[in-house]
Formats: sequence, structure tokens, C-alpha cells
Amino acid sequence: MASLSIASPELRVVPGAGLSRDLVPQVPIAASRVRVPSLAQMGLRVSVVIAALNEEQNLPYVFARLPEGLHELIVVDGHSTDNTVAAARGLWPDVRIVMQSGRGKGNALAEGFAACTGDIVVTLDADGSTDAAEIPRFVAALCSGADFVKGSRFAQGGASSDITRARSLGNRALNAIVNALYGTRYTDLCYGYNAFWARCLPYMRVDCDGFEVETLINVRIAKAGLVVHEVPSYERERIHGMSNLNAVRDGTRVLRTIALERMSTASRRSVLPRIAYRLLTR
Ligand SMILES: Nc1nc2c(ncn2[C@@H]2O[C@H](COP(=O)(O)OP(=O)(O)OP(=O)(O)O)[C@@H](O)[C@H]2O)c(=O)[nH]1
Ligand SMILES: [Mg+2]
Repeated sequence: MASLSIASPELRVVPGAGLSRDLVPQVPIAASRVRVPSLAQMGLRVSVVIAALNEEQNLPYVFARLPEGLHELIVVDGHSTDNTVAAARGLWPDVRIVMQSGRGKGNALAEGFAACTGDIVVTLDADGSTDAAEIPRFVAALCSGADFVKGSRFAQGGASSDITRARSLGNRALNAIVNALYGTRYTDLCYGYNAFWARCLPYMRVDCDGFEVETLINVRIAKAGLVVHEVPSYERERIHGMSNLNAVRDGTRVLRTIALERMSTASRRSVLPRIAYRLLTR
């Protein structure tokens, strides 16, 4: 793991062509199977982890954009009450289904990560908002020297037709806090489209339940001093169904996570942060 440890976190936005909106799936799976260069030919075992809660109707769009040559596709089902699991199996016969034991996206990703057997792990959403056809660009950034590759809607070439103005402002404020605390240059702390070498998992130790999971991962990656690249990503609106995110509730959880992570570091050095940390985690 020595190669992962560097003195200070380095965050670079990887230059790349702007994302075409043509990448956004408009038609169901049968009509839109997209050919992209084989990841298997590159000799990389890429595991894709998708947390899904009642996404039966969106899975055809999501799976249609998956590149060929994946090592494994893992869908972590969050006790869906629709036919998410059957739909996944019907669309992708080799899919590995993980039935999450707890609740929330954080718990789902933790259990999905535990099931991964690939060299590279990619996370994306099941609601059709993230485009799986972008995966090769994430993998290319990992191969060019990054330990962790963050998708960013706000890096040059990225965009979102989904995020509201209020959420965008909140995200920007949270970026600013984390960047000030850790000397990073994250532009999109709360985005669920990311990729990393599986060897980074011990640094993440995902142990949260909810939508604060991306923040927790980003902060722990920064604390470990791993090399982070950002790649521009285009997010569209969820295709079917309702969002599970509540901006105030989940924004508060993100803030609490940032505070706890900071105190857990500080508490190793002095008494007051240790007391505050214990009170907050009781
Ligand atoms: N397994 C599992 N998946 C979840 C859970 N909550 C959300 N997800 C999935 O996590 C992904 C992101 O959730 P969304 O509800 O789309 O939230 P969001 O993308 O942050 O918010 P929007 O931009 O409003 O869509 C989707 O694929 C959901 O199906 C959960 O408790 N368990
Ligand atoms: Mg969504």
C-alpha cells in the first residue's frame, strides 16, 4: 500500500472532452445497446456496484449503458417493494444481487463493497441519472495514476439537469468546508458516481447508513492522502420514481459526518475534541 501514501492529498481535474448530452439514454435497452472498448481487453477486472431501492423501471436504461467486459455487476437491493431484483436478473443474467441487511445507501454500498472481487470498483446510481457509458473514462483516469476518481457535475465539461439551485448551493458550501479542512479541491462532494482501486477500501471503512456516504468516503480518502482525480460527468433527472433524498435531513447528516471525521482526527491529539466526539457519537 506504500504507493498509495503520499504526503498531501492531490486533487486534479483531469482534462478531457466535454460530455455530450447524446450520451444520455433516451430509449430502452433493446434499442440502445452501446458498444464501447472492452475493459476486459485492458486486463482489468472492473466491479460495478449499484445501490437500488425500487428502481425496477429505471434499470433497463441504466444497464443498457454498461460497457462490455465488466468483471461483475453487483446490485444491492434495499428491500425494494417493486420488482427491482427480478428486473435486474432478467436484464443481466450474471448480475450478483446483494440483499442489504440494514437500511440506507451507505449501508448498501458498504455491503456491495464487501462483495466485490474486482481490481476496480465503480459506483453509480440506479435511477438513470448517472450514465454508465462514462465508466471507461473513470477507469482511464485510474490507469493514469489516480487512486480514487470522482465524477463531478461541476468540473469543466460536467453538468446536471437534475440538481436544484438550493442543493447546488448546499453542495458548494459543503465542498468549501471539506476543502478548507483537508486542503483538497473537491468540486462535487455529494455525487454518487465514483471509481477507485479496490485496494483503497481499507481506507474508506464505510460505516454509515445514509446519503452521507459519499462525503464520508471523500473525507477518508483525503485523510489517507490518496491521489484523487476528478472527471466531468453529466447527471440527468431520475427517469421514473421518486428521490429518496431529503435535502435538509441529509444535508445535516453530511455536516455531522464532516464534523465527526474532523473530531475523530483531532481527538487523537487533545481532550476537548475527544469529549465532543464521544458526545456526538453516543
Ligand atoms: N440499496 C439501497 N439503495 C438506495 C437506498 N436509498 C437510495 N438508494 C439508491 O441510491 C441511489 C441514489 O438515490 P436517489 O433517491 O436517486 O437520491 P439522489 O440521487 O441523491 O437524489 P436525486 O438527485 O433527488 O435523485 C439510487 O440508485 C437509489 O435507488 C437504500 O436505502 N438502499
Ligand atoms: Mg438520484
